[in-house]
Amino acid sequence: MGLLEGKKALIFGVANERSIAWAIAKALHTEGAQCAFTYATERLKERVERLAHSQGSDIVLPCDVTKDEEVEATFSTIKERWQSLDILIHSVAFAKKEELKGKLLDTTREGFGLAMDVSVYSLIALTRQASPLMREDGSIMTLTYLGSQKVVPNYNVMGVAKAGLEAAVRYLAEDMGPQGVRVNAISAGPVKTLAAMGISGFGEILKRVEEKAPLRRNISQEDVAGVALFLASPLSTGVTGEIIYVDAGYNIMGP
Ligand code: NAD
Ligand code: IMJ
Repeated sequence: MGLLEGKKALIFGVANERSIAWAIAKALHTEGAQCAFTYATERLKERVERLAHSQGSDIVLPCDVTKDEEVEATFSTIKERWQSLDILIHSVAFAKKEELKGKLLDTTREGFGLAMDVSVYSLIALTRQASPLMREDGSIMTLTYLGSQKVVPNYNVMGVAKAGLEAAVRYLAEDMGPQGVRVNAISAGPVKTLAAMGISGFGEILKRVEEKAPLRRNISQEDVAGVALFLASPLSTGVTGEIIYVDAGYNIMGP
């Protein structure tokens, strides 16, 4: 028997086989959970469908998280198909690529709004929609990064957004706690995914982690998936509102 036998998980943020969300989906499925997936744009539809089918899942829905009607449609389909939900994975972030270089100072009002909308407000909106469907002992989680707490070159507006996201995790944990639903974040170390492509200085950051982190290595999507499994399962029934670092220990180090 798997740890998640009979549980239903809705997963936002699979773009390809390297996505952190896909590693999480595989881990949840291995432990017996059924997964449903969403994709952000039509361009991603076929790839996400192929990945979903590879684990016998046939619920693959369009959902740009900036569109209320797509978010509502997603949850109304989940309600029809499943009636209830146990696990929600939020693995979504976006900022304009021009704002992920240079200075935070140059962030535009529009770029700030977009980054906050996609990367922070979406967790609030998805949690609200999920709330009436979530069974007791449900688990909601999101992905964050150290750039929320410390200045990381080029992370800029995403750092501000992730700080907001981490605060949202705490408030949502308080909102959802009375119904027995937990809300947490995993703060992952740098991983080579689509969201890391073309980021200037990314190679140096990977090298620095390998040199300085207590474990002297970088993390993989599977390292993240292990903690996601823990957070989704009854192994973590007493854990909510937390930011758990999966970064080979990098964040604990001083200079
Ligand atoms: P990824 O590019 O595979 O995943 C990001 C996802 O966000 C994609 O699936 C993309 O389609 C989705 N997305 C963007 N805009 C959207 C929108 N408007 N509506 C719906 N979905 C949208 O990269 P990843 O590294 O797996 O990123 C997943 C999460 O992990 C992000 O929150 C990211 O900030 C976080 N994270 C990544 C790293 C890293 O180094 N890769 C480290 C720490 C945290
Ligand atoms: C992203 C930018 C700058 C530095 C960065 C990152 N470092 C790491 C990331 C050091 C690890 C990856 N990360 C943690 C993210 O949250 C990435 C979010 C992201 C990435 C892109 C790239 C393509 C694009 N918009 C993006 N929006 C958000 O156009």
